[in-house]
Amino acid sequence: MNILKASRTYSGLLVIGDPHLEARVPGFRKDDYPAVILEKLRWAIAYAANNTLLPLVTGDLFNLPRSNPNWLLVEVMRLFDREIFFIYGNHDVHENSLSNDDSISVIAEARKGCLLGENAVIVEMTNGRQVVVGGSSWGSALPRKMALPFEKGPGMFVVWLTHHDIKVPGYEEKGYLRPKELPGIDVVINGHVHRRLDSVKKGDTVWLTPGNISRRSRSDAARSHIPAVLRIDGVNDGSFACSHVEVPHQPYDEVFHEAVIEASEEERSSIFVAGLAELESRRTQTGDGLKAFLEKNLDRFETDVADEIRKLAEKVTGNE
Ligand SMILES: [Mn+2]
Repeated sequence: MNILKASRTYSGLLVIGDPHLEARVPGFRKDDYPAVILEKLRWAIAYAANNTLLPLVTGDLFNLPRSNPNWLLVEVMRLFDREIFFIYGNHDVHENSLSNDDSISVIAEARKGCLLGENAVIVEMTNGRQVVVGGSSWGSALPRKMALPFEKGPGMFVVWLTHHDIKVPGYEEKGYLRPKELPGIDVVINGHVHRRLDSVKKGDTVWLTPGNISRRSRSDAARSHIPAVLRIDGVNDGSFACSHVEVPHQPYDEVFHEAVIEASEEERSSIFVAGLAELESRRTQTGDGLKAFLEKNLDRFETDVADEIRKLAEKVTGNE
């Protein structure tokens, strides 16, 4: 592991949760998502600069690992014109680990931002404290013991970024990694979970789930989720202050198409045609409208026919 030194002193850290940059409009969003999400990332990085905070990204910088147009990569390189550290998430990699064909490798190789994992960084704080930031990307093990190749000095505060299925209250269904004390690590900050959840303290390790800056799904979790970044300040003798800073965003109803109201069984034969008309009018770019439409209507076909239709839909929407 390379131990780097931050280029300047900072007064704290700014954690930017899973941006999921994408050139397409995802799911049932009806706004210009590609521009909106870039603007949120730009806002977050500018906020960090204005408040002398070191920006960190919790993974899933991109929504698709490889199919990103060059203009999107150029925009990211322009945004990453200052010191920024990140890990990669499951969406950033085509396989379970990073390869040269993944977009995030292009960013890291261009020295626009720095990938944590193989690197950790020592940050001198304006109050004289030292903060060490390391990270474990998607699929990489969390350190059980202090993984940095030096002794943790007195007053040194250690932050670890992760992108894992961590079982915290509110994420029991998919979480399997139970939070525990990680000796030497003061705070674990996990991306991957898109909603903000309460912190969990195990021994001397605090586990944080800040949630992401974008709202991608039309689920209830997205309806109540307030896009925000997490600010960590005032690190002192193992204690710290953390606060969520709202990222400017539009109201939920202006961002998402309204959900289709469920029809009764008698109305279902006519809804097929009505559904087609709606599908035609919305044309969600990632095919979520088509998927939702098919799921409502495929039960009228034999299983093998329905499976074939599903496969065909995945092929034409590029989600195979
Ligand atoms: Mn994510």
